[in-house]
Amino acid sequence: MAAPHTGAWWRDAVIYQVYPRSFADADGDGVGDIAGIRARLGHIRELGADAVWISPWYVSPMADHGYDVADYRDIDPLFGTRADAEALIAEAREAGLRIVVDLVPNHCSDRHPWFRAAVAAGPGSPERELFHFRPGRGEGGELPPNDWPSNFGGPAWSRITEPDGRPGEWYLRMFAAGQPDWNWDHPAVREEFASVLRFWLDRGVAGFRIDVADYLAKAPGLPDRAEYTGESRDPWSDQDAVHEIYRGWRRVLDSYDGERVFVAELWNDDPVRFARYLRPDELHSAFNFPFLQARWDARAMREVIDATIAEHALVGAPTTWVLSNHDTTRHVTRYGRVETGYGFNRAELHGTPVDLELGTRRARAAALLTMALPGCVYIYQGDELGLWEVEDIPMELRQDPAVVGTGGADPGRDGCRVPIPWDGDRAPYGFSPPDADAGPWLPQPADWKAHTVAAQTGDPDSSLELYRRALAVRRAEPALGDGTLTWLPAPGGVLSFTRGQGLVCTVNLSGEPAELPPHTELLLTSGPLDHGLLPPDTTVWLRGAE
Ligand code: TEU
Repeated sequence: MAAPHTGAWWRDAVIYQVYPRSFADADGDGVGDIAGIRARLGHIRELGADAVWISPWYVSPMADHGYDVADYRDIDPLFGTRADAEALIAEAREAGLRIVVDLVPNHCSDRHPWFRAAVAAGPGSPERELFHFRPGRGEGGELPPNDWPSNFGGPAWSRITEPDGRPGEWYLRMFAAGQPDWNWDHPAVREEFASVLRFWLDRGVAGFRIDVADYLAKAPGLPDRAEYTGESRDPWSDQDAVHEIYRGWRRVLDSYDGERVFVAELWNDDPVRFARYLRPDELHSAFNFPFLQARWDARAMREVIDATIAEHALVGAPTTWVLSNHDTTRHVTRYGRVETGYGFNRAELHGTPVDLELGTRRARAAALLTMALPGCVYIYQGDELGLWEVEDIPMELRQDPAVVGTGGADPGRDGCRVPIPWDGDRAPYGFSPPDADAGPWLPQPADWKAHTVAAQTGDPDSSLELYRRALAVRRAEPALGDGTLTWLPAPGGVLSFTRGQGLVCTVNLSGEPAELPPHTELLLTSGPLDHGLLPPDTTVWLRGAE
């Protein structure tokens, strides 16, 4: 199938993820904010990104750090004001950066006025129909209405106290108790979100990252998982009805000038079902989590790359490559362990030995691999600094609801959300101003001095300079970005492919140094060569010989 939208920026953009809480704190309260992002936009521009995806900045009680939204049209005072957001969008545009905002349509916050009205209105009211309220099972309704589990541990239901003071109905919440799921069968919910899309499009955003994009529609009747026999894996996700929602959204987006993008967060390992979200009248792109989860192993990597390209080709959508985000263990740490795959097995792997030097070498090699593959690349703030997962945050300082919901069995995601080190030789490393009232909301490691943006700038061996050079080459080389890939013969454990007119990328995932393929020019390596050979865990970009 011919690729639709050939040449559209989102087919091969480099998109930098900002997690606002942890990026830069301008007002000194220990939490990042929009003024901080504005002050540090230069960093993202100099890195060479095309767009910035900003994790939720909306009004929120922060039960899940902003993924619990109480007002989709306004900014939380912790982060600033709507005027700050508008100023950021305008300044980014001037700097050549597009802003992609995070949309959380599966659930809101229990402080959202519509949810509060639903609780106040009582059972059977039209207000309750906007959510999934049900009586409990058991004699006194004391048991959850079905067997669905929350992503944060325990049942996916919370029981409310009715306005008359009695224990009452339960509401569905696939994540924290403070995140009630919307009822997407209700036309008012659909209208509201179309209006929210327009609200931000009118303010000049270039697109939306869609949180848990496969969860919106639920199996009719909310059947027990144990009884469920539908085509999708689970009754709470990947229902056929979700596609109609996205076709509607696409019409809204397409009614605006310019090329704008939807990127779906969906964890779905069935290639055909995954591709359905990316049909030409639905969403443009989705994160490639199977790649993020793959082991650092030549065969596993090649399989996932081939499968990715094949599944996206089914619908003509661009592939995307992502190594880390605000939910996953940072890849320096993952690749520094014996078990290099990622299957949300945080509890199992947390605290197991990590060889940071090895992880860093592989992370650098992986960065050059992702930037050479066809399609879009996502960079999570701090990837470019070679940051690792901070695993020794004391239990009492952890804030992720996944920790609380599982009684600490899940170590949670705080370790990848530690505030970014900008400069200086001790915490807060320029994250907050020197006269800040409060320390960073999560403690930063004592040994991040060499990892600040300032310390790495100008050091040719630093991760930051590697990222900057690689993105500059990627921008200058027409062969990189959108297009096709051709595998080259390579020894066992080595991956080698060409892009377009003779640009070669070779990754050595074996334990032995490897010969370089024939070439006329060495463009970039992720680490030094060894007597002309490519050492283990190293990637090279070459201009291939004819
Ligand atoms: O994540 C969705 C999701 O299913 C997982 O990544 C989730 O974080 C994990 O199962 C928890 O252990 C998205 C957001 O990226 C995440 O930050 C939010 O917490 C979640 O949705 C709820 O909005």
